[in-house]
Amino acid sequence: MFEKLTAQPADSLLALIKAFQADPRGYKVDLGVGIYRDEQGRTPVMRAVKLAEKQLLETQDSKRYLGPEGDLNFVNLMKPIIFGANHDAGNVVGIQTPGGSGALRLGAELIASAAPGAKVWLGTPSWPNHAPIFESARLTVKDYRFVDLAKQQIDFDRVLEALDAAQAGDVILLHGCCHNPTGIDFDIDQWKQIAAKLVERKLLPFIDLAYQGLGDGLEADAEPTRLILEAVDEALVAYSCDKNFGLYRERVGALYLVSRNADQLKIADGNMASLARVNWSMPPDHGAATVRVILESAELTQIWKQELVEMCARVNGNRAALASAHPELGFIANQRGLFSNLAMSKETAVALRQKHGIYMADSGRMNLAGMQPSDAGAIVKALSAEGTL
Ligand code: PLP
Ligand code: TYF
Repeated sequence: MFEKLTAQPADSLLALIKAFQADPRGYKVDLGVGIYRDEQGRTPVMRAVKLAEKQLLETQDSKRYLGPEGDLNFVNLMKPIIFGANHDAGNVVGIQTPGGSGALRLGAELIASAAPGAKVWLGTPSWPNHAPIFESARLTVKDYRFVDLAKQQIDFDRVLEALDAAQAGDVILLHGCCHNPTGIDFDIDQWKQIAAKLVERKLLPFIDLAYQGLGDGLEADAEPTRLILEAVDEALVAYSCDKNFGLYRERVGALYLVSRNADQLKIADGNMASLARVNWSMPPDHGAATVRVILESAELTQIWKQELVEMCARVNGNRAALASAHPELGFIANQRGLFSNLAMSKETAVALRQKHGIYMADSGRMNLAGMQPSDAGAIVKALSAEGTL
């Protein structure tokens, strides 16, 4: 049977991790895969996480199964952080998932069950896994190019056009904050226009929130999500704790469903659990339990929030350093989250790696957390040498 399979390309973002490690040069800069790095270039286990893990090790007395919904205390403790301290708890249900990726997949499966013909509208460029996740759940993806990389600007007319072309019941995928790969988020006025269109056209928002706290802080980064949820009757939110708790390989996420109809929400909740069961049965516990222990403790929560503020400030400091290193890079300071995406060919991205040791994705996306302010000069020099500046 295996002879019927065709070779599949490796994930090019993940391949960059190995390529960087294998590079013997003394000076190299890793702007590849989207992980946070500190001043030493490390991705350390956060202090709050270490403390919570210690506590977990000492106090956890069983590893019995929890069920397909995972750790519901984790799921519930995240709700005020995402939806606000005063959110209507009766409107939201959630389930723990293996990372934000698991939440996207589960949401896609739920949509495919409820509305098999629904299309998913995806503004591009987007995270390269978005379209394949939806398509492998048998949904049709309609993409529209909404960011002009040469101008580093959103083409908002394109967004409105897409929302007008979508049919009632279609799904609109939205990055809640810190857009991956461009770092270009809608402004609040644009979010309001999107919210109004979603209501007018009876469209279903599916918000992907994978970087809360790494743009302008926890509260500010949740504002667009809350604005959308206030306007619409129904929504899905795929959440990842893997970046803002630094738990990447532990795979910590949750899928939340929001609805004003409590009876339907209950049934949808049961559907999520049964879809989880046929996908992964139950999510892995350790990372979610760690987040729960942090959020159950005022002291650990304080430590975590402080660390996140420092991480966010470092990323924005790197943005400022690179932006001020060349007049044509000024836009980088106005963008948010880990990424900015320069307009360049794959050949240029390869040349930056091979000739200059500057590693970024083939698309020209760079992870701003991967540099030090002192790297800005070398990055500008390499970009200039390759004709990008
Ligand atoms: N959504 C976006 C936009 C991402 O960048 C990522 C990154 O990994 C994810 C979802 C998935 O997150 P996780 O690693 O928790 O699966
Ligand atoms: O975009 C990124 O770099 C992160 C990490 O298959 C990532 O979201 C990249 C590729 C992938 C899973 C995670």
